[in-house]
Amino acid sequence: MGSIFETRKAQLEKEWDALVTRKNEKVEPGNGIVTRYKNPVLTNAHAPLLWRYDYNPQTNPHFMERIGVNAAFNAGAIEFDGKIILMARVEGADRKSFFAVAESENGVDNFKFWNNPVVMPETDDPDINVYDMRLTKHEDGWIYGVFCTERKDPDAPKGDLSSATAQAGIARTKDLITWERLDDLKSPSPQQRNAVLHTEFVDGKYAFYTRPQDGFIDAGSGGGIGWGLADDITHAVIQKETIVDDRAYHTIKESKNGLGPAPIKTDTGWLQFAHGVRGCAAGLRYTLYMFMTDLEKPWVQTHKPGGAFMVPEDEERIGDVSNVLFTNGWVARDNGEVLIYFASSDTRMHVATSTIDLLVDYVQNTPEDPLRSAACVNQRIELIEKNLKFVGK
Ligand code: M1P
Repeated sequence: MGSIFETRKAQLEKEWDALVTRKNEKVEPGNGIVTRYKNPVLTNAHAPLLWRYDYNPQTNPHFMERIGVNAAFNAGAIEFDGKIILMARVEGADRKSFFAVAESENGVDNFKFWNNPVVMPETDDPDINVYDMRLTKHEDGWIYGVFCTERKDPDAPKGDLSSATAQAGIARTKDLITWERLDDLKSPSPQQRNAVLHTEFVDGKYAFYTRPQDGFIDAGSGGGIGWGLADDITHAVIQKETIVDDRAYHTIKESKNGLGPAPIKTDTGWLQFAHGVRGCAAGLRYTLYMFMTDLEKPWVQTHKPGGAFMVPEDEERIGDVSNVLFTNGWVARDNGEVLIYFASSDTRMHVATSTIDLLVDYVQNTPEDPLRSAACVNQRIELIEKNLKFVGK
């Protein structure tokens, strides 16, 4: 019989290996727009054992976990060197998040983390927590990571250890390993989360989607997905934010909303993917929705399908922050396929697949939210009446 160290190490390595080589399966028939997959693509258990265990039998005879990993979620995504890359938000047992790259050949299973987490340089004002990176392949040739950098609110009253300020951190890379940290985004908003860099220059400037917000959690008088231009990406300053997609009473984005990944360019407009938040007795409920903006004016909406595109289902409903779907990554492949990455309940990452054609059809042919129950009934009756002609009743 081997030592506890050897026995436990072998057992854990076997389980980890089975997890990261497990095949995923489509959940069919789905709704015809998007196909979910059975297994999450990343969880805390995907974190390599070398990140968590002390492999020295002298100092760790019980092969005990030394630095735990609590969750892997809210990942940016990109196709890079023919592989699908997730830039995951990995949260340690100590609640601090960091970024780590996981790679897969097909984008639906067998995601494995690279050997080391990302070493993200700090600014003169060190981040306390960093999370939710959006990756943008910009036409200037760099890959940008725009993420939330959180620090303790310097104006919080003594004893308030929760108030924080969120700002958009910006870094760039060519290889996803070495990062150049740039100045944090400056904007008119006191708080800034869910900022996303647009892929193309607009009027020769760098264009950002923003989320102006008064407080760390509450949108206050702010909220809505904003838009602003910056002359210089190394010291990005937005003077004026305009609202691309506002929040609205009695909708899925009543409390707040925020853009997900950088939009996908299609022949008829920019496909935009976002999260909307509403309050309920169980707390905040986060769902995902889409809209389209004009090709020449990406800040102008052209199509607004009503309601949610995806909501938490089954086990997705439960986790560290339950009732949450969140997205900050998707990949449009050359063959028209779209890999949609979303996290559930601030705990794990999932994939769903669709195509550009299907998503454009969804966005352009789903009726808008008519904002009143009676109008929703009329909308449905109109559909039923049209359908009756086809079913011969
Ligand atoms: O806990 C749910 C989400 O809350 C925040 O999103 P938002 O800025 O819209 O409130 C983020 O902290 C996000 O990471 C988290 O998933």
